[in-house]
Amino acid sequence: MSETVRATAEKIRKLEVQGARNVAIAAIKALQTLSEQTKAKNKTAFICELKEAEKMLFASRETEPLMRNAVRWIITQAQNSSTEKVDDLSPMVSSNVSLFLQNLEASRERTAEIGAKRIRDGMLVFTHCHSSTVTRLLAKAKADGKNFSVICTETRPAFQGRITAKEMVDLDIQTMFIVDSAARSYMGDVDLVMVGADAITSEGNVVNKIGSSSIAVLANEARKPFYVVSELLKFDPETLNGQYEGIEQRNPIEVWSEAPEKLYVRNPAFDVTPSRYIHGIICEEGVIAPQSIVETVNRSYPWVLKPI
Ligand code: RUB
Repeated sequence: MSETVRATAEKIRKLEVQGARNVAIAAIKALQTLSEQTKAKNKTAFICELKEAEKMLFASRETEPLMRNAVRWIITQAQNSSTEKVDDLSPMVSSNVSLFLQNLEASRERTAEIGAKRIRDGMLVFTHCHSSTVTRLLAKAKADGKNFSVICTETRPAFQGRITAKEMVDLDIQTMFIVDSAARSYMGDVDLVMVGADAITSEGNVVNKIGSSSIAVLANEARKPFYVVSELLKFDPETLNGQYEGIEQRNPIEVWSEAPEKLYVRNPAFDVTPSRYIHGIICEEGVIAPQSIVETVNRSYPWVLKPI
């Protein structure tokens, strides 16, 4: 097994690489390194190496369809190629990884451009956890000259909200930092909520950092729009076949490292926000209704819906 793949999977598992996008990028870059270093003698052996890497990467975090879609696309291109030579397949994997990364970057830029238009001068934008897609959008709004402020949660138990807060301060965006349980106390002052996504299901439900669904309910109660900012490739095609999106359960030690022995501590990483709480999904194709996710994915990435 490639050492790079093993090390990448470990970094993802430990949250040293966090956020769906960064996870997917790290995973496919590991495939790129694997293909550049492969000693496989024939196509069968090469595909076998890629498949083993896929298994290890998929096991690193359960709720990451962007990683799964990206890895599957790259491996399928190699499998379906007419060439049998590893000398041709290996650069092909490498260039497909680069192509995928370019497209992902273009999607995020387009998403940021579209979403930044929703932010007006004087607004207070609420966010949760750390989504590189949301922070890119906020950076774009700032670069467009919008004068707005941000409120962000610390995001227990791993405190990813601190990453968001630091990025906002570095961008010179006025930012307020609160504990997760203070969300309701401030929702009345907020103009809109923007969170990222780890997975989007065929019903338009969104899986994101634990606490997102409570924030959506609070936004609904306060009649504030709740937006999800996400690349379309976070859609999970398996949900169309009836599969539930798995919710990763993390080590309880992250919640309380010195908890009494008999205490039952649970640590789900994500929760599901039902589509009825989502005002819109801001993606590379525009601001779409969550219910139109399958049709939009089919238009832009028909291969995602094809059985593997
Ligand atoms: C991160 C999280 C983010 C999404 C989207 O959770 O829930 O909102 O992954 O991020 P964790 P991005 O820190 O457990 O990975 O927009 O960067 O893909």
